[in-house]
Amino acid sequence: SLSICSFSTSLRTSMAPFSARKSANTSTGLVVRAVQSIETTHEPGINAGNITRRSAEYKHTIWTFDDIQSLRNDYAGESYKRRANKLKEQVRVMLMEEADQLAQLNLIDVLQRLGLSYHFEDQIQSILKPMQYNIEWTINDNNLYATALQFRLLRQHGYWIPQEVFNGFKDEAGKFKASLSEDIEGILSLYEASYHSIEDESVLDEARDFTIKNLKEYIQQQHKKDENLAIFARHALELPLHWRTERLETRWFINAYEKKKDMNHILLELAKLDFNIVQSVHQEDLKLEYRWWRSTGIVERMTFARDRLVENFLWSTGMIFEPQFEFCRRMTSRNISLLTTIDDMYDVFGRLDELELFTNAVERWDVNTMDQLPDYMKFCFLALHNSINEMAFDVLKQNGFHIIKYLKKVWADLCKAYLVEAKWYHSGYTPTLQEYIENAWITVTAPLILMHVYFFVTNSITEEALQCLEEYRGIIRTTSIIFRLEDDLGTSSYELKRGDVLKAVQCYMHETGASEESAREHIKFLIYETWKKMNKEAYHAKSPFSKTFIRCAMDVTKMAHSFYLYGDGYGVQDCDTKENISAILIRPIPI
Ligand code: 0FV
Ligand code: MN
Ligand code: MN
Ligand code: MN
Ligand code: MN
Repeated sequence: SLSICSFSTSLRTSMAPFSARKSANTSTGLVVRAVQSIETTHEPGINAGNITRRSAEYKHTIWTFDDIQSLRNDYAGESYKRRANKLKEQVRVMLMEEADQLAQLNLIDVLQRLGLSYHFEDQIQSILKPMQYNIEWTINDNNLYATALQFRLLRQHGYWIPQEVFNGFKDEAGKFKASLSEDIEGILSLYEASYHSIEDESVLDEARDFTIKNLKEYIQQQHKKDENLAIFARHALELPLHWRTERLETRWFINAYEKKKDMNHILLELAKLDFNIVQSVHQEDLKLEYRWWRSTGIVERMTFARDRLVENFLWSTGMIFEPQFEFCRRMTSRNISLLTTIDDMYDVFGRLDELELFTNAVERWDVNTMDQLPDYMKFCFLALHNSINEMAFDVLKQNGFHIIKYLKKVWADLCKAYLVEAKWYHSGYTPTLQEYIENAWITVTAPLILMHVYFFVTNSITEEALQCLEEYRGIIRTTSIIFRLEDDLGTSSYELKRGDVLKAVQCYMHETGASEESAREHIKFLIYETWKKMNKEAYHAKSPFSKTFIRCAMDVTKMAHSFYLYGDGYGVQDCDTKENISAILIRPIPI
């Protein structure tokens, strides 16, 4: 209804004038000067009389520079690495000598969930590859658990296995047999498998509905319930495995695995050791990145923007955690820091006439355009320009690729799309959901992040991949749409309150007259449907991208599933994100 849009416009004009955040470390002379210079650079005539600026009133970071710099971690030492290498050798033998197929599959599943599978990629491939030709054994045994596990692992590794393998578990009426509800491990296994569907796979849609219903009933049971299994069922219902990033799952699963009756001590010890060793690498990366962030002075000068360096680093760690990808991890975190600052400028602080100038400056990528910008934007533009050119310089040094033209294009495209949203907001325009998404999957910034990631994780650049990136096709597009819809589910109620462009939920309500609740359901449905497209792009379509890149493309979105699970876990820093940061980046697992 129209009232949504008039609500947000009237709210904007009644907002309190811009005020610097109240806190000890921003009340320095520097800040006061910065703020004053912003207020005095308004050229008379341009929007004169309207110097009201909004503020999102984001809270200060809870992770201070000094806290992070003082992190110490024993696990960087050689003795732990030696012990881990010994254990790795034992696991390799275990994996290759296991003769039973189901036991092999179980072991692969556990290794993945313990965050260890990256050490055994070759072995895992050599086990799964021949299995794609041997899919009948589990079905013949009438073993739902094993069939679904095999299905999930094969699809996850890019081997095609048809949905019809589940037909044997249906009754004459074509429904999943009611008696299956006794086999809750089988149900859980089928539930996780069902998220590997592509479009038009009705058996998997039915499997998902059927298993969700059964899992919900199971956790509500008072009696006959295995508490440990119920913990797994709750975790699965919260988010399916396929929608979780490895690093977050690992930390949860190590704890859960330890409590399992059939757990293996070697696997558990290796998982804990490896987690802590990798964490020690992440901590060094994080310290370096925080020094960069501080050196920019953005927090002091751009007081309206979010200061979320550690959250940004968690995001990039969720996207790519392996030690050797340090550069990709740090630069992705850096990009998120830069782009959230710029997002807040477009969403909250900037005036429309200023934003047009800034967009133009980024498009031209030219320091000569800076003279026209207000001071705070001069600062922001040069921070961006220099940071990105420096990244490009590092890539040129490392690989000989000249990439500035690609990077500046994605930053310009982002700013242009931000400007479209700003114009919509300032004119009170409400797009249709489709019109909104056509622009908003760019403003969610996954295309920009992934353009950079491509150069950080690839040793050889291909024309085909570049075209896909430049035209934002395939997985670039699907992952961005899911990310955008997730972001809107988590953040739009805050955004609406402070005054921002209407997001997917509100556009859909406006277009169809639906209630907020049913609009949210519709967005969730779209997320599920778009995941099917992404599964196809990722695993079953011809792709110009490496496995590593494809994983990054999916994982940047999987992080959104975690961050927005219970609201805006990014801006608001609620205890969920805080707990994740602490568990992934700060505290080693006690051994
Ligand atoms: C989006 O914020 C944002 F800052 C995110 C998702 C942080 C992490 C970013 C990446 C991994 C790229 P916000 O909800 O303000 O974004 P919009 O576009 O809705 O203003
Ligand atoms: Mn925003
Ligand atoms: Mn925005
Ligand atoms: Mn330049
Ligand atoms: Mn948002």
